Amino acid sequence: MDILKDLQERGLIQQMTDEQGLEDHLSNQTVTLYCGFDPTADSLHIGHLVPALMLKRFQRAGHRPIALIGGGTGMIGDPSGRSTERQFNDEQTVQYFSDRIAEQLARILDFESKENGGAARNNAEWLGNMTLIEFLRDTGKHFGINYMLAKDSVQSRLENGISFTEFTYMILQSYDFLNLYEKENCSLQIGGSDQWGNITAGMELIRRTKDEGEDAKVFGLTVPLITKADGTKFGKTAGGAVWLDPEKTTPYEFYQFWINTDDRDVIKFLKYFTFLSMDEIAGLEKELEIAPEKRVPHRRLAEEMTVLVHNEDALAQAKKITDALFSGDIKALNGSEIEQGFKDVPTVEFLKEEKSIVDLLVEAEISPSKRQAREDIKNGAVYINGDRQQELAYTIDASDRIDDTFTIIRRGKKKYFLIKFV
Ligand code: 545
Repeated sequence: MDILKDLQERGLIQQMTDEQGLEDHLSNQTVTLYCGFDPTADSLHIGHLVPALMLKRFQRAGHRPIALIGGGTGMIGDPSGRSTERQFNDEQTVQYFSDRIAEQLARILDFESKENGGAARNNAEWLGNMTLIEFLRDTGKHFGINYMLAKDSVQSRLENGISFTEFTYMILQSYDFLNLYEKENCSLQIGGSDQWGNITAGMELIRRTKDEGEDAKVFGLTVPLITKADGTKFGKTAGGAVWLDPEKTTPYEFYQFWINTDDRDVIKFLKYFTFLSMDEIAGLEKELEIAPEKRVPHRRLAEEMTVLVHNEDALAQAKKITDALFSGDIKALNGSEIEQGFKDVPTVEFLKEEKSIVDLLVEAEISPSKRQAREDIKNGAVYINGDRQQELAYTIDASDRIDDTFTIIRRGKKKYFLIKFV
């Protein structure tokens, strides 16, 4: 399979250096490539998926990916794509973030198999022990100030200001490329389009320092920024970023995010994020044209992504929650599914004691007064775990507790409340 052709068809290539050269280079041999991730948070989010999956695409095509964790560069901070100086994280935090990110990348990529299993590296390994004198003599000397000033990452910061520390960042990333080129025979660096300046700076350093000079076989490739048809920022929901960590974004929320993709974006996202063939995606595009209300491509996208980032069980659970919420069959869910499905609804904690329905509605602030509570019940507007309850004297007890912990109250058509018994 021709990897570059596949990437091009999917719209996954923003920029690349020497297209013909790279094409030849990739067709002759197993190529080692890398992408770096600075530990600036405790989790990747879906915006980071495109470059991470890009490594996987190369791996599937027989090449060897290296996921580089920026344990060193994460102590400095990349100015690329940022309008203001970064706040430092302390070493412990960076270490903790590094471990989390490395775990996530290890689940997406295969670091196990011998052939082209790929590897995880951490640049703290070589940047952490370098002396200042060594850095300035061996590496800094090859960077002209004019060259550095011309980079977008610096240009865009001249007005707001940039510290010497962040100004120097591109040299560190360049050193990484050189180091991986020497030690791992790594000849291709990929990243988002914000990384173009850093990637080309690394190629430049390799050409200036190695005997091969201009003949050095090194390449760079960037993936596009993801845009949405409605012009809003990709990957954000009302609740913030969509994280890969299931503790931060539950698999159900993750699944729902993809299900809710705009019709105008869904085919593009199938190309960007999934490994479905272009033929299969074309088939899904047909289905979207014929019966858009069925949302077949959306469902397929959500399924593929949930299994890719989480697993089959998480997908089954997400679907079960979706179905139960749609049909109102709350009792089909267990405690953990209730927690996922009702994460964003108002939640009130009560002790595990019997309570009259009227008292509960008032104390949980579901109804504003006892009088209103009685009205609501009589009118048939109150549902307990999906069942309408019109008995004013009804008592909520252990039999209403799912997994002995949760009771779902619905008032009216779709106002849900979660009662947690502790
Ligand atoms: C460090 C050392 C290297 C090569 C690269 C780096 C990192 C690079 C950078 N990349 C971004 C990043 O975001 C935080 C991720 C973890 C929370 O800053 N200088 O580290 C993003 N990158 C993926 C894509 C990106 C980029 O990890 O390249 O464009 C986002 O899509 O912003 O030797």
